Amino acid sequence: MKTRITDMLGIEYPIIQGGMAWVAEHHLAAAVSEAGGMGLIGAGGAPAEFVREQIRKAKEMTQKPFGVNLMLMNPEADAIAQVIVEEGVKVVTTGAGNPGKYLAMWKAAGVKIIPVIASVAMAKMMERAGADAVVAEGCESGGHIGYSTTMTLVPQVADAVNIPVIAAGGIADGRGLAAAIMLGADAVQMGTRFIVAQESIVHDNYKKKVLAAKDIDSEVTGMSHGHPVRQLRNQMTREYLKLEKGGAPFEELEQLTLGALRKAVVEGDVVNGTLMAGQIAGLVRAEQTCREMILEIMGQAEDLLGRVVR
Ligand code: TUI
Repeated sequence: MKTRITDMLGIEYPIIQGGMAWVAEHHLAAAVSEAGGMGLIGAGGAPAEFVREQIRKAKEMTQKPFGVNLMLMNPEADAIAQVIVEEGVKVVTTGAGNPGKYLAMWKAAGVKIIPVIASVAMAKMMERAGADAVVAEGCESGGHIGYSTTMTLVPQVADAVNIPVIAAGGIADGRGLAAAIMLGADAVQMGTRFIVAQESIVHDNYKKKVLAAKDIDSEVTGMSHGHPVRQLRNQMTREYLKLEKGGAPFEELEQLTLGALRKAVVEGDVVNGTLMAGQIAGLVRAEQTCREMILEIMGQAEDLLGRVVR
């Protein structure tokens, strides 16, 4: 399946792996790229030099292109933006903010720039600023989200911009990919399914929670403070939501989640940790290699689309 995104990124399949903080490290990114998709290293809140090491390790594992996701709330975002250029990374996605101040630098270095956006206005702003594509991420996604669903966001963004659109949020199989193409997307980005990949270093306890999750097992915390984060329900979300409903200040709630994603991913603390995952977790049923996942998804989607070539 060739699309504007497979052409632009030089990849075989229109499947991009989400740049998930802590989860998307070099093993996962290299495995997805090796399988013909686009792997991403998620910088999350990591220091710039750690991100540089991750990039170098991924280069040792694959000759194929891979990218880096810059989470814009990272205090070292400026330095990471520089590392991306210095290490010759070919693709950058950004999340949780406006990457405007880095665009000129990345463009000059020939990096393909793909901001993750959650609204039509932001998509148009990014196109005007010179982005090569956008990821339109619906609120079915895990992690930090916006307010529109994928079903409503993707076609509205596709109508509003001329650059390619990558659909994200609630997509984990070939039906989701086929649907995204029908909505006007040129590719999909998936996170939740790749959490449970064999090559993913995520703690087994976390993977088991994703594999066992049902459709209604995620919660959105932080809505009242304008920082909505989707994650699987556990003791931590129950406590958080109780405090949030009682009007607790943002600082107090933040204390509860400080380091909690690391706790879940690295230590396997599924009680107090943050188990970021999307609403599609209920569909994710098996730990497979990235190659098995991608080939299965492509088989389903091509079947459904009757081998449509855009
Ligand atoms: O960034 C994400 N998802 C994330 S980042 C993350 S790390 C984190 N950990 C704990 C608490 C909060 C974050 C986990 N998941 N997705 C991309 C995304 N970007 N979703 C929504 C946005 C977004 C939001 C506002 C993009 C632009 C934006 O614009 C704000 C502005 O400056 O206008």
